[in-house]
Amino acid sequence: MTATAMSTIDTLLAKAEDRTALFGVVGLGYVGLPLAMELVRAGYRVLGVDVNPRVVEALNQGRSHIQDVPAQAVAAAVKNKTFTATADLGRLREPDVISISVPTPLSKTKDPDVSYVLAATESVKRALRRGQLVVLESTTYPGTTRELMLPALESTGLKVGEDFFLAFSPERVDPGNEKWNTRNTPKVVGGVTPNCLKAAMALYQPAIDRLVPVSSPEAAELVKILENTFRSVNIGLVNEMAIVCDKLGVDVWEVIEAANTKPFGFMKFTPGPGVGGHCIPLDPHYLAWKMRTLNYKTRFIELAGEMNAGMPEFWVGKVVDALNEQGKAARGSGVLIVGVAYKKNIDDIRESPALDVIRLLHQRGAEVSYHDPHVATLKEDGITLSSVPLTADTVRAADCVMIVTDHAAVDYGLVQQHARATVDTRHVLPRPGRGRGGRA
Ligand code: SAJ
Repeated sequence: MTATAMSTIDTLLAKAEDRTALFGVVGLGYVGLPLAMELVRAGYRVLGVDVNPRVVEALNQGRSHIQDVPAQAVAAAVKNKTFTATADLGRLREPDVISISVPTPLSKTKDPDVSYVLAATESVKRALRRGQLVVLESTTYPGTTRELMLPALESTGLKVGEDFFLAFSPERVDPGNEKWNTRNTPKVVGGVTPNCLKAAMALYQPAIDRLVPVSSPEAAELVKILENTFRSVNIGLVNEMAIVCDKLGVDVWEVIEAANTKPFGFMKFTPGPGVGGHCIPLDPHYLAWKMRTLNYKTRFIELAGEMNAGMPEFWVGKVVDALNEQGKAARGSGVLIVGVAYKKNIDDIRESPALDVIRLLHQRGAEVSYHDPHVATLKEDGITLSSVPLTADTVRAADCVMIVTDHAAVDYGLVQQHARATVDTRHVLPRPGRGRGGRA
């Protein structure tokens, strides 16, 4: 049977079956590059597309800028011509499949910034041809695929579900996670039409251990938002418990550890200095924004966001109290922050609560220094600092030491031994008579 005789969908399914489909991946960051390598491993040829020429050049030279992707994997794929990168968006007519993983940040007013998605859609639209499957993977509000991408792509005159296919499949990449990766993390897929779902499932199947079909792109978009809103709300709850316990003179960590002995119906979250990263502080606001356009206020989301955003202020208040106990004002006192990354054992400072803590301490006139084994310099939000060595001298020189990120590669015993005062937002300092951080 010739290709023309086969329906468009059958041609695509056949190309999945024999891996002759050329897979395009737009956005070669912490989501796109691992996906590209898994697709190569599954036997596809992959065309990586990124607007950053330096990223493209480095990849084509066999180098990797993503911690979870070894350079040798890139080099081998480039060498055997199963992967090539380009900044030429006009080449998007070549791939049979186009997976889009571009940033979806928030604007300063906490509104969704879908400009990267719109730009990628525009590029795909200009290159769109019969037979292509387009999949959006970036976390976004429910409706983005159908309301923003579909009209743009159908404006070419091609019909979704017949001439081209469109789906949403949320990325679930957790950078640095040793156990869960692109291949073994179940992948949710929602198609605009049944044929769109069928095509997306067939083309991802060789690279992903488990696919989870849902009935629409909106359902798939909401799955990711629910996952991360669930975390934000529960983190907000334990942060409120931290404030409650502080006012009652109860150890919130002891309460959480004991509650966590319940073998059912409880899931442990831990209080902290606030919520950072590129997912949890942002994703819930995508849904809140969408629901505001429908005159509905997502109260849990907004409250959790306020609760979490208020934690830097709460903990800086504890630093001020610790200085007061030494008869010192915040102004002119030296505060050493230990850990500025948004979570432990990584170097990512995006939305890190440490940035808010430093800003609040500066506002109070404190002299702030920091030590972070993973972050050599901090140049963000008008802050320009370099990590200082953690020694008995630097600890003793501070009027207060504040633990903000609980990196494993820090000697907390040294801090405990030499610090004049400590504020431990992560409960990692050794406690008298108990193990590190009072943890059993
Ligand atoms: N945090 C707390 N208390 C907690 C858990 C986290 O204060 O109990 C703080 C962290 O310190 C950090 C922020 O919240 O500042 C976010 O932490 P996170 O563990 O949620 O880590 P992220 O932002 O890297 O979230 C990612 C998400 N992955 C994807 O979106 C694909 C999230 O869905 C994952 O559950 C999470 O990784 C994970 O479990 O590692």
